[in-house]
Amino acid sequence: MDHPVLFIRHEGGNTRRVDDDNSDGDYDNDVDSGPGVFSVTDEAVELLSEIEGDVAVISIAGVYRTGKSFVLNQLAGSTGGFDVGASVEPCTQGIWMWIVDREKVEPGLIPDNLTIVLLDTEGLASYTKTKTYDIQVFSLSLLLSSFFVYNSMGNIDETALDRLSLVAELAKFVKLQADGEEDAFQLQSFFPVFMWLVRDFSLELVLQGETITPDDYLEQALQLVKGDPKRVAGKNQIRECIRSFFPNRTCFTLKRPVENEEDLQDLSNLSLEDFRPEYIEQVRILIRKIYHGVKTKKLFGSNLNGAMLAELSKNYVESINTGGVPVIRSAWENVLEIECKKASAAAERLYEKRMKDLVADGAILEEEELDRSHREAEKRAIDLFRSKAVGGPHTELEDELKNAMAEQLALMRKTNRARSAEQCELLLDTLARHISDDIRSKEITNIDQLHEEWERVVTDYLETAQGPMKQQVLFDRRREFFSTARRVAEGIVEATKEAAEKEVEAIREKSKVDYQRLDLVYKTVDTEWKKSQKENQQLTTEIKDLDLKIREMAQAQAASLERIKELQQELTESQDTCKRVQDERNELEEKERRIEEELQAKSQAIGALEHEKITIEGRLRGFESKKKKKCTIM
Ligand SMILES: Nc1nc2c(ncn2[C@@H]2O[C@H](COP(=O)(O)OP(=O)(O)OP(=O)(O)O)[C@@H](O)[C@H]2O)c(=O)[nH]1
Ligand SMILES: [Mg+2]
Repeated sequence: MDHPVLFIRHEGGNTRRVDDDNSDGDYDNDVDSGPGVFSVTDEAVELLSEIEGDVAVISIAGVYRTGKSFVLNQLAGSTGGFDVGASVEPCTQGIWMWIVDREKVEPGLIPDNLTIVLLDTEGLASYTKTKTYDIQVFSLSLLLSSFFVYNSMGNIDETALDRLSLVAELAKFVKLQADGEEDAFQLQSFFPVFMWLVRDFSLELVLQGETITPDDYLEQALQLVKGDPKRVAGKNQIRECIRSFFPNRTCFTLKRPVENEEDLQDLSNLSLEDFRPEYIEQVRILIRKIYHGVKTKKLFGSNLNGAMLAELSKNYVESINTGGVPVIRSAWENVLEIECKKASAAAERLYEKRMKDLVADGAILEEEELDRSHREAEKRAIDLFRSKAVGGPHTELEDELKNAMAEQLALMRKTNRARSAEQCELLLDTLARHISDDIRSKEITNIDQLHEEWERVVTDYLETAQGPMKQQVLFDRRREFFSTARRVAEGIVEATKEAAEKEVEAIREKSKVDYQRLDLVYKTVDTEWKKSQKENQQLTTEIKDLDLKIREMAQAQAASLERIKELQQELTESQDTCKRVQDERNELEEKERRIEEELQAKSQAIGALEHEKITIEGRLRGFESKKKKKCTIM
């Protein structure tokens, strides 16, 4: 945050008319023009809410035009920042806020886990504002800070103390609880460390010849005044109030920053070397003292973070706006309530995120895993709630948080189950799809095979299926599957029966035709057989006849051969007479030639007959083999 922002604004009312002003800063001529309205700016709330961890608040208040904004800028490690006015006109209006950039201050001055918030308060006793307004602004600045710097010029004298008469009225403008009437002692534990910062201090810190510290100087100034009680009562009341409201108090003095009077008007634009060295050194010590002395803003023992500070401010402002005064306990209870609700919401968000992360990418959880994760996330959420929900125990809110988480769990369980069911059904469908096909294609033909295949599917399914609906889906689908399978099988059996009947009918028809064809063949074969029987008989007769003829011819041949022998004998006998009986011889030779021709003719006839016999025998054999074949076909 590189510049201050308006923190608490005031609009309308509670202003003093300038023409009624006596300009010396007392409140005698106040003309109350109505309460006006304070408001905490959204910008400040937003910035405060962004602060992580504890906050410490240093605020400054005091009479207007006394260099408050200027010194606060130095505290922030900057020459600019809060507006520093050069004229007599009041500059700072309302309460401004600046979150210190730790890089700009001396290293190690601000603890790592602490954020310092500076509050610059509108100057008191300005001629435009009423006393009521001043007390309201003063009390807001006090109540919101953990280190309060009261700034004044010169020294701590009666006039300076008188300027702080507001403190005497603080008890009327700040309450610990709505119906209580607390005294300063009851309120003191809620008030910040008090530092009286005396500017342009030019006195020597020596008392009765001894050097004293600024703190001694303050204590000395706060000593009760002796004298006529009536005359000193007012003075002492202020002193008593300061002492009782601020038991933890200190004082710091700063010399005039520059020698030259004119430079005072424009300190913000001077360079470092223009300042008095002793002033620079004092400021350095002041800064260290304040940062070392500032503590985390606490209420009722609890540290405040930025958001709580913003909420507390809103509560105090709201009380003032409604005509009351800031009530510390009520405001704190409201802060706690809001903080607890925020803590509860943060815890619920944490739970929700952890649970949703588990099922990111559509993951399906087993029921035990879901319950275990719930318990872990619930524990984390409760731990977060307890760490953030200050001022506990908040049993009721914690129960509400648990209920809210239980509702989320129930919703997640429902979604998880639905996802599991969907995934399991899809998986089972995919794994079992082939079974119906196998039944149709008759790869599965009986219930044992079906069970076997189903068990294989179940094994694969159980390896892959996820989530709480794994068994339920299997159970439902098993029943459904078997009834579907039975229906499919019944349909197939019916279809098979019909097909078989058709086939039987077709075979019957074909058999009928085949029978008729066979019958015809049988009859044909029978006729042929009978015919061949006849032919056989006829051929047998013919063979016998031929045999007889052959034998007759053989006899004739034998007779002829006998005759040849006789003739040859006759030839031999007549050889001696051959010459003589040439004619006889020629005749005889002629005879012999004729006989030989005859013999040759007969031999040829015998050969022809034998050939015929062989032919008939061949035919007979052919016929017999044919007859055998026909009998085989039948
Ligand atoms: N004499 C003197 N003047 C100072 C000192 N510091 C700042 N100034 C001057 O005082 C004037 C007012 O300074 P601011 O810081 O605006 O004073 P302020 O108290 O914030 O004033 P308001 O916001 O009007 O109440 C300016 O001209 C500064 O230069 C100081 O230590 N001594
Ligand atoms: Mg100012």
